[in-house]
Amino acid sequence: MKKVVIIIPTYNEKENIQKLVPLIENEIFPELKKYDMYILIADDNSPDGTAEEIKNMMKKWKNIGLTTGPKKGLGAAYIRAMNYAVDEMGADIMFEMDADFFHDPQKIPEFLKKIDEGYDFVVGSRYIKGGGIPDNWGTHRKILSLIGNLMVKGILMRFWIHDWTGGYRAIKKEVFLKEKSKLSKYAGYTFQVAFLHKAVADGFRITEVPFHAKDRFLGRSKIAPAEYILNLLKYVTVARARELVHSPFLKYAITGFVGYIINAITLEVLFRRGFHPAAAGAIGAELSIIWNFTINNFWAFGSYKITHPLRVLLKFPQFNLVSAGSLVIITTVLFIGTHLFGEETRQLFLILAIGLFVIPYSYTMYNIFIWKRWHVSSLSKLQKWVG
Ligand SMILES: Nc1nc2c(ncn2[C@@H]2O[C@H](COP(=O)(O)OP(=O)(O)OP(=O)(O)O)[C@@H](O)[C@H]2O)c(=O)[nH]1
Ligand SMILES: [Mg+2]
Repeated sequence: MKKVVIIIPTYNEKENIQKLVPLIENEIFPELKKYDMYILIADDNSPDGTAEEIKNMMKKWKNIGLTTGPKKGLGAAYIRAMNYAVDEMGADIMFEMDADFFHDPQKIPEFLKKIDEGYDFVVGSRYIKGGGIPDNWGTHRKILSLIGNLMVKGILMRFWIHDWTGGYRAIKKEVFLKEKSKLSKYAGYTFQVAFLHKAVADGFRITEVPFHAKDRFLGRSKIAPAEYILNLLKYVTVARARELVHSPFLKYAITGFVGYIINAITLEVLFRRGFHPAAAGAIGAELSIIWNFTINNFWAFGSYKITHPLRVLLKFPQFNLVSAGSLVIITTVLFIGTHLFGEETRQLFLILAIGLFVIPYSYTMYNIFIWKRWHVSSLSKLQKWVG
């Protein structure tokens, strides 16, 4: 039987855990017969006596664990607790859950159903159908929460996960073991976004479960919003910049830029020899196609390189077909543009055609059809994102 450990970080949450732990033990766990259910409290030496309260409860319920340590932040508490859960308790699956009833414990079985379906990381989400933020939150808090999430989604360019900043999750131990060495520097709340982001980047199977968050009615909040937002912004911008530098996109863009110069020079030379701008642009585009295929194959998409001569023979016409799309775009834009605004605008319209239409179109096509870097699963994610 798989062992599940519900990790609850606490700092001065005595009043809350007095209610939360019995509720989970009496009302939730008895329903979950397929799993071996445990609770682990990660307390940071709370002065209010949270740990003593837990020690009392441990006499009544044998499936409760406690790890204590100095207060270094939420992320540090989670890392310590997850290590403890895996090493000392033999956890297969771990939950993250706040002590203050922000996370409705009735949802635990729904998370486990998703784990049963084969997901590695289940994210509790306030921003999907069936979920919600606390009804009594003022406009200020609502906006802060929305902006925080939008910022993460927008900068990381990952829109199919709707709640990045929450802390209600079910995670297989394999995900934690793979990511933990990269997480030790996130001692505070940023840990949550960093953990999810690294799991996404490593291709773990991720899904969401909706939940309606409830505002705390006991105890005090520990989060410092301004510091949190700033740390978050720092994390997402640095992470995204790293991703861009390491992704094929930059190399693709450089290759394409040189291709553009080849295209532009050909356009200019042939135009001055009496060619129609559309025809001159088309010939230039054809030359840059050959350049693009060769350089992208060995450089930008080097890890998906097509080397077998037969496959090159098969792929090159395919690449031409894809590029015919670019050719049609460039020709059409140049034709319409120069027709409306005069032949002297030809270079401007070449740039517009490439920047606005050719780049998104061709990068997508290369990734899906030519070098097959994006698979069906990421396609369905893309669809979710578009939808
Ligand atoms: N062990 C430990 N737990 C912490 C620490 N900081 C926060 N927590 C716990 O993490 C959970 C979330 O913290 P909250 O203060 O509720 O943060 P929040 O939910 O963003 O803020 P509120 O909406 O005001 O409740 C609670 O269970 C806290 O007790 C910490 O430094 N160490
Ligand atoms: Mg809270």
